[in-house]
Amino acid sequence: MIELHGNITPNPQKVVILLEELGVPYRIVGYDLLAGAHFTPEFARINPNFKVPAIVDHAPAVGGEPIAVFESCAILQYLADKEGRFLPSDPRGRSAVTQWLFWQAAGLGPMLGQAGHFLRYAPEQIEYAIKRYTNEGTRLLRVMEARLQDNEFLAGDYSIADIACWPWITAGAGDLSDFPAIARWKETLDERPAYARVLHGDAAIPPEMLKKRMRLTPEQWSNAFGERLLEAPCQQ
Ligand SMILES: N[C@@H](CCC(=O)N[C@@H](CS)C(=O)NCC(=O)O)C(=O)O
Repeated sequence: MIELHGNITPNPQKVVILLEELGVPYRIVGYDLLAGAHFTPEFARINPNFKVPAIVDHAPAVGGEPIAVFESCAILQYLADKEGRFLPSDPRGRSAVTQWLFWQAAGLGPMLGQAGHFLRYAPEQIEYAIKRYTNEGTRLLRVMEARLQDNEFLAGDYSIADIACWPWITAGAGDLSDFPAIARWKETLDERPAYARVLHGDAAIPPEMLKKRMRLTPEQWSNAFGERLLEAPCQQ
């Protein structure tokens, strides 16, 4: 049994999709992130970075104590290795997948995430920040578009690199009319049964979280971006 901490935001969705693809038993432990429900000593032992997702594998392949893993792409890699699927073992194929996986973790996710932050959550509209992150997000989408013009998937066969990108394309990229190859790729993935839970089920992002402007209470802002978030690691 895998315990997945986190549910309805893009990074946990990657793990939901892979677990659905693998068909391994799992259960979701959800948190109200804006209420700071994940700032607990128990969660710190699973993820010292206090973010979702994190998993606990209660039946590791190597036996022994449960293994806790944090960082969404590290979780994808751990589970793909454990089950021997969606991540090739030959060095050429494996490197192709990990290049696009790290590209997502270090580029696409953070840049679209920051663009979303300055557009949706920042109390003032700071033109320079919005431009900086939307430009970089657009550049990364152009990289992905060029790749998918000549390739059905990002790195050879369908892999954890495609799974890692899907939630950010779906929730963070906006209108795809300038990116027809990405739109075609997304349609192909949407049709896979493993995506039903994140598209229409209890792991779908609620529409209110995708509003153009989000207004948070001072307490929610502190939990998400302010003092409470900064203090969490000091309480370990
Ligand atoms: N690099 C991390 C990012 C995780 C992340 O930022 N998660 C967000 C939700 S998608 C979160 O936990 N936000 C709540 C918080 O920052 O307290 C990963 O890929 O796992």
